[in-house]
Amino acid sequence: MTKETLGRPNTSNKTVLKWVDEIVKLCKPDQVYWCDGSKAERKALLAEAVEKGVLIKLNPKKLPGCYYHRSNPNDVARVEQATFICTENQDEAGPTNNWMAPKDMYAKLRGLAAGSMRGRTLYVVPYLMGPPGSPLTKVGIELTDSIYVVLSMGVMTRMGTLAFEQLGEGDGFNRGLHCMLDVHPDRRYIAHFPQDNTVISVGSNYGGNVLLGKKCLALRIGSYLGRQEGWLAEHMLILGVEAPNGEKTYIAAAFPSACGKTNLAMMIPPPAFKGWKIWTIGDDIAWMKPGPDGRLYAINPEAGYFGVVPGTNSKSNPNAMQLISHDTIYTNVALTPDLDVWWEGKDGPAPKECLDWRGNKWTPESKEKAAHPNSRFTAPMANNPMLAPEANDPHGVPISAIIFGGRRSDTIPLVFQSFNWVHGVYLGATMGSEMTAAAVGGAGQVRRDPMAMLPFCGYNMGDYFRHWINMRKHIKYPPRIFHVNWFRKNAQGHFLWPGFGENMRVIKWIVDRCHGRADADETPIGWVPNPKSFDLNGLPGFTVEQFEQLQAINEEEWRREVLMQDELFMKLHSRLPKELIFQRELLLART
Ligand code: OXD
Ligand code: MN
Repeated sequence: MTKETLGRPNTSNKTVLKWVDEIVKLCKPDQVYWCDGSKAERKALLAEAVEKGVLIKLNPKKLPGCYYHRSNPNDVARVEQATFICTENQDEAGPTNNWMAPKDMYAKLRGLAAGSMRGRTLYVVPYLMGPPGSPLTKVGIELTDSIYVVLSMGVMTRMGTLAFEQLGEGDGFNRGLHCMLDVHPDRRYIAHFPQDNTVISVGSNYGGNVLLGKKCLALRIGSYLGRQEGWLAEHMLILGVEAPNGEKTYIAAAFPSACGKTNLAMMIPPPAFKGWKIWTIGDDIAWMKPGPDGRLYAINPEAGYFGVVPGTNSKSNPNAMQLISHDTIYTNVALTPDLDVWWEGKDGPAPKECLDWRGNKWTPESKEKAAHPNSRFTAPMANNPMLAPEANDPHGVPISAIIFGGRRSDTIPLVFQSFNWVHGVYLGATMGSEMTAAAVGGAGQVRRDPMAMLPFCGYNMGDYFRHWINMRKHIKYPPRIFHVNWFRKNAQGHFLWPGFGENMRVIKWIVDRCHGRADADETPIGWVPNPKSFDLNGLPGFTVEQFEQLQAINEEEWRREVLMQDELFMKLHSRLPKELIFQRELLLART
């Protein structure tokens, strides 16, 4: 940051200037810095973050352009219990969200924010969610006192003056305020005011709580706007499948946090699939809108990946290993004496000694993990070797298939296809998954996570299901809907499916179904592949019996499943679309 740019707005938008002025008066920062998003600015901010001890520059020979960050140990994941949807009445937020009246939440947060930036800099971070010029793209402005947030927003979004250019003199932007305060869990709130297109996050510096373009705008506020404006904001990756003859098919897939969305979006097909390619459009969020040709078009509103590090290696995600070998911010992994990084599940042996994510000495004998299970990389999508050129296309890509999936040790087969759109919505609405480290608490328990949106839906989940059902009327050629589960285990607790690159076999069946090329058998739960239509070639040692075990539908387990689904349906009963109740009845009738 240079003296000349300090305090100098790079917009003349009166609404923006007035709002920034109000926040400056409230938070009382020593100085205000307006980000322009230039390379020179990034260089200067990185140097400043290193000087202040916020980042450590990693070994430039091993990890050029990479930096290391440690968060406060009390602040390592999203806090769903501190995340609020502040609509005028509680019913609009629904029973799956925490709620507080906007007036009360504003008063509480203004109290906490007042004077909180004394001695600090307030950064004005203008950004775009979506490619410039796309009808789906939204403008956000985040005011933050965290240089780590500024640097991360510079990776995760199209950040800088271009956002002010897209906004012009209008007032259609998301107002985001982030105050770190003393990073104490008692003073941690992530509050959304959908009716005001506003987010206020205080008391945290963890990405999912504070990079306000991501979960807050792109999903919670986005889903609210999507219902009003006739589109869908979803917790989905987007990938392009290229067949050897050049045919491209686009798929969107919803999985709960830390269930392998990034790995699937960057997958390399196995050797038996010569000539097939997977291209990444997005790894976490999809905005989808019907196009003039009657198909559903999707964009990835983000410009970078905020991925889970542990378990990333040259088998699970070789493209990610290349992606994060340069220009990456690592948060809460382990730091080796030669300024390299390490994590559980990385290729090669563990270092003899290093500092763990808390900064304590760690050796392979230590009981604690060296990297936090939710440690993250922040890397620009431009560095993904398989980034689809369409990722920057303002029109988006036409989606042929939507996949829902969870982490389930039992009951759920590797893959099945819904009978139609409403049945597909039912599959998404009843999704269950074993919880992971991406959110605080409960890891391992199965919880219902409809469309992987439980923590991200900005309004009543029953209305959200209704919106999904209604969307069918606006999509002449709807995507086919599938359900997958890579995580089914046998009685001995071993995974039944090899996963990773071999998931290409499932993707190929899905692509072939979309193009009317693959056979399927009808079962009570949906259409399933048979060993003739599912490609098992070049998977040595994997037998047809194993495939059948993987696809087995166990009546007992399904009865239990339907009962478990009821819990969520009962919670949402006042706004649950009747179509979903009928789907449940039909399922019972078929089993
Ligand atoms: C994420 C999450 O960081 O879902 O993407 O928690
Ligand atoms: Mn996510």
